[in-house]
Amino acid sequence: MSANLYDTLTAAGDPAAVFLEAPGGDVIRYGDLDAATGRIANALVGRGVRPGDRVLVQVEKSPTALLLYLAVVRTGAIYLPLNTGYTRAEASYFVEDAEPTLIVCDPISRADFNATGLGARIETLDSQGEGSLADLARTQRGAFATAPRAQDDLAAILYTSGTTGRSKGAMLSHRNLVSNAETLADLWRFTAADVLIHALPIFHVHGLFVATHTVMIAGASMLFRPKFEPSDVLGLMPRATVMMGVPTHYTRLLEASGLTREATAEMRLFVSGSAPLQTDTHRQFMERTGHSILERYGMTETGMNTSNPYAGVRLPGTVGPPLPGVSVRVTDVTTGRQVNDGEIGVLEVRGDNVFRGYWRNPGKTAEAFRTDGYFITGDLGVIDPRGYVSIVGRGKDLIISGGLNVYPKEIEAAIDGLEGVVESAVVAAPHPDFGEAVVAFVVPDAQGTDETAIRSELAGRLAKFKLPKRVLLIEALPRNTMGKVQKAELRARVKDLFETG
Ligand code: MLC
Ligand code: AMP
Repeated sequence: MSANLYDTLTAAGDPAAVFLEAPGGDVIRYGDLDAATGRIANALVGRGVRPGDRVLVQVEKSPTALLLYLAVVRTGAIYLPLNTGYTRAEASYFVEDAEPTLIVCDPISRADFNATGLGARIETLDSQGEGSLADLARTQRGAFATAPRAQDDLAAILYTSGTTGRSKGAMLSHRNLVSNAETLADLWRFTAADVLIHALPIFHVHGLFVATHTVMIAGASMLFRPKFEPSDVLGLMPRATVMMGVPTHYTRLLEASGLTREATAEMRLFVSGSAPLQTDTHRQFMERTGHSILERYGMTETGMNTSNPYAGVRLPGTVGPPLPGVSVRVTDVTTGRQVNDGEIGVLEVRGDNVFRGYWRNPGKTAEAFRTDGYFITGDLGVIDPRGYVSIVGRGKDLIISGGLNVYPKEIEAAIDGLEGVVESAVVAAPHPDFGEAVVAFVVPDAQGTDETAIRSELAGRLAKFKLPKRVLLIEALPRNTMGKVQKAELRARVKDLFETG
């Protein structure tokens, strides 16, 4: 039997039930899905897409963009979404590395992708779901035989930034995605009566898989929004039952006066993840609404690993016990040996959710796994006697800003290449809105430079979310006797840079 993810995702939906409602009120019903995705799948195949090929997609969020994802899965090809904020230089790396057969991009970036000159075909799709791909799909038949796939065949590649070197493509199989979807829908008690507020981007695990798959597997519905807007989301709550968001979404909701018990009375579940949720945010949300936010923990490479319980105690500051079918252990940072319960170490995970390795990178794949199959997350954690996991830090040098990952090394390399710069060090500073903000310390040379010059130079090279919110000039970077930059000292200097309260 075929293990194509599409078949599992669409098995439960009542044909008459709403799958997705767009902002204007237009709906796509479960019964429309086969023909709508079938037309796009036929268009893709007509453009040369075959099972195992990569289809690289950098388009604004729209219902058609989501249908495109499902259509790619149906063809047996591998879906490769890119953050729409990536610059041309950033995007061209992914094209080179993934060698897609087809690129689907916004009409305005067609010329940029053409300039990469790597021979991939290009079709377009804009924020309204219009473009050459939509035009082509309209001419196609709706009937399409979903390509049979084996459990371990790849359904998607999602790139994660690397602590060293360039981004790595995490290879996710049909099994990975189905197993996580089934587990989460069950654990979080999704039913066909649920209505999810979907205001996350669909180029990451959270919005693309966690939110969309749990809805589909239960035959539930979603209110699909192009982006997160607190007043819009609040206005939807009387018609919704579940919301999934990053901590910034919750802190922004708390700033809205409309967040009350009454406004959230129809909601049964608020889920947070992708970055640490402050216990204070959890407490304030509880006070204002009576809802205890359910925090869970995951990664691009693994999908979701742990979750606070639906029915049991949701402990603020923890990410809950491992999901059913997922094993989590804690090992010593230096020896790799399992530590005793209650001791801090690196979190390692194993289960059907764990990815198949990094695309064309056997070296990095080997480094990321233990011989017994556990994946080394790079997150530091501890497991309490009840089995609840807490994330206490990161073994990897990583900043999470508004739920998006930024690797200091990448920003430092970009800054060090600028005129007037001797060297730089990039750290996270606590930020009331984004949780963590990117801050750069820069040592200028004799020629000199300043904050404005550095920020504007970087703007063309790096996606906006990676740009330092502040650039601070410094005479010399603090170093220890071994010559290593003392990032802890730099972090201490900026700990109050953005805090208002
Ligand atoms: C936008 N900006 C950011 C930013 N998002 N800067 C730092 N960090 C971010 N995350 C920039 C904008 O470009 C703008 O720059 C300025 O900050 C203010 O923008 P804004 O209007 O406040 O931003 P907005 O468009 O509202 O976006 C903020 C956000 C968004 C929090 C809604 O970033 C978001 O949707 N984040 C969720 C990301 C996500 O889905 N993560 C899941 C990854 S999966 P300027 O210069 O124009 O002023 C994963 C696994 C797991 O991690 O466990 O889930
Ligand atoms: P990504 O590589 O974008 O998938 O980001 C995954 C990283 O986000 C994890 O390795 C964690 O560091 C972090 N993360 C995800 N969920 C949580 C959470 N609930 N609490 C703390 N960190 C989290």
